[in-house]
Amino acid sequence: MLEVKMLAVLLMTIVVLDALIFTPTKTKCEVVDALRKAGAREEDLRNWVCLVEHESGYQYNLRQYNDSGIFQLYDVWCDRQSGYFGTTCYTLNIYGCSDTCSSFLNEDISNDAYCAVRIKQCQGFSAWDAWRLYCTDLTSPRYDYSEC
Ligand SMILES: [Ca+2]
Repeated sequence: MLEVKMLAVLLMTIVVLDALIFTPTKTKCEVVDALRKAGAREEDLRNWVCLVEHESGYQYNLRQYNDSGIFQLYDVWCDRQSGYFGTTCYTLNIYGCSDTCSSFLNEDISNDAYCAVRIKQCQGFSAWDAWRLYCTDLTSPRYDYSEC
């Protein structure tokens, strides 16, 4: 009986440790790939790499304050589905990205990237606090993505 209890405690410890240690992240190249497919401009990619590094550290399920996912998209951009799917800045600002907020937390970052690229087109990178704070100097090799 004691052995069963010890085994149960051991298993629970493993589960808790796994949750603490395993942070679900994407690689830099996975992010760059998603951004390219979403229509990001090549000359913007260094900015995107810096932004993602400082917003989420590449963690795609990160939820903090009112921001979700690898691009830390603010709640104002999601859960505002109206049945309308527009690509102009006017419709984007009114209707958001036609995504659910929870869809910014899953493993598939393609819709996140598409939303983020449209926000950037309409509001610029300054829509992200971390970009304003950390991405004025992009010369660091950390933001290099030439291997992607
Ligand atoms: Ca997603």
